Amino acid sequence: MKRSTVVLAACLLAAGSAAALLPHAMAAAQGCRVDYTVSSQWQGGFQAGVKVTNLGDPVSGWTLAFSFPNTGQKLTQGWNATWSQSGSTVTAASLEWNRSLGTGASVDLGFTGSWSGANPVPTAFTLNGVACTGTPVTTTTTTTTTTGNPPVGRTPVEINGQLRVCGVNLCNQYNRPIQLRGMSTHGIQWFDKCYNSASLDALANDWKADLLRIAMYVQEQGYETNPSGFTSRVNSLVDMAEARGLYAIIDFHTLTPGDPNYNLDRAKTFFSQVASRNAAKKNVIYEIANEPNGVSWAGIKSYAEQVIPVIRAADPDAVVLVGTRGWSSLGVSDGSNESEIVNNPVNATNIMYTFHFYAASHKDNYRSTVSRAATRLPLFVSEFGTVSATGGGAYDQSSSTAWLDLLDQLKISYANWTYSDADESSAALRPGTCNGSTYTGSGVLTESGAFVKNRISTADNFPTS
Ligand code: IDC
Repeated sequence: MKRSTVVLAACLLAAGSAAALLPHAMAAAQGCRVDYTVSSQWQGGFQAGVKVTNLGDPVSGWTLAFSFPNTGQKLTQGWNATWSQSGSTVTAASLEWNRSLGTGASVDLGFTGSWSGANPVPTAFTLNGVACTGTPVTTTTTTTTTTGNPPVGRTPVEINGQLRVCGVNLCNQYNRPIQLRGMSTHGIQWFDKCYNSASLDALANDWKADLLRIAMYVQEQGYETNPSGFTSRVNSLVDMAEARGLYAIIDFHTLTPGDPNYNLDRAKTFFSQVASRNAAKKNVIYEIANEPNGVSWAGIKSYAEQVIPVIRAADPDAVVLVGTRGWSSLGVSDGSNESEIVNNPVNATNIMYTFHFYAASHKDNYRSTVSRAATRLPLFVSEFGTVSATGGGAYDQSSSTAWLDLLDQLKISYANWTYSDADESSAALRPGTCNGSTYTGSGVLTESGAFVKNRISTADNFPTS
């Protein structure tokens, strides 16, 4: 997709210049820069990113305004601000979490719109009523397709954009519930060679997956042995997913020990780095603890309430997944259930709770918990297997089918353990596959892999308005 970008050069504004000339004047310096990018355009519709940079003194509340040059241009839906349109004037007002904008700080906004006749880019912007003037330095034109709908072949991330939690659902940029379906890596400390251009191309194009979960173990020769190496490998996998239009879950794969507080300092360091590095991306979801076990809900909640603010400080708008008690069973594997979360939720917004299952081990009582919990809590199945909880044993087709039918019906997103060639029945690829260069077709698939691919590769149903 070609992108059209108009960069409006920096402007130090009248008030700021006057203050410079008159040193006794105490007027706050004002200035701003707007980068306006049409990221995609189709017949009748388009999507634009609007990056606003404050070049003046810090502000603690802002309103961006601009005019559509053509009367046929209309705002449909915006994000990361309160958007409205009156006549040709569009305004975007700050939200609670992004209202403070320090000197040099930027905020990424965006919207979808409709157009008829022509779709010229706006060239005059104001921030808090002060003009951001400037000359466009680059302008290219997007390819316009002739269908009345968003272009076919757009990727999951292009269609859905920045995700957010809405009620108990995961919503896309149109505030409509969606379900993402995809695969989890195995531990990247062991199966790194399985994640390369060819395998990720196959996941995006042959599997038609929406999602890659990047399982970064913390123990078992994982992150704790080489924090900077694992951090950079995770970042490169995020980029490889992004390049293919896939969402990426950054999974802090705690498992043994099961109390995530054991890794609290590591989690803070890791998430502050990955969240600041990936803040501008739309495809990242953070999973802060894979499977808490041997720890109370109160302990998990306390951990979450210390790690989530670290992520929010760097990447305020991303969805965060919180593991649940009893190996992310909503407490069921510990003899509890979802009520402990409903009665004492994590004090944070834009989060979902994870539920994991292994179809041969976890059946009707777990399914009835999920059905009931899904009416009260935003749930995300960030890991499941078609086999037993050991990751091995027989593949259970009937329980796996019952599970995925339920998740489809509830629009609960899922990732399957594992997109790897591990010598265990949960792996989707036959042993030895990752020594070769072919990842497409049925020849490389295990029984579980064939089943899961068949489920994942059916057409997505992503609403676009
Ligand atoms: C398993 C792997 C296996 C590895 C083991 C220990 O499949 O190769 O030896 O971990 O690290 C989970 C965990 C996930 C487990 C998986 C299967 O999140 O790490 O992977 N499982 O046992 N929860 C339930 C099952």
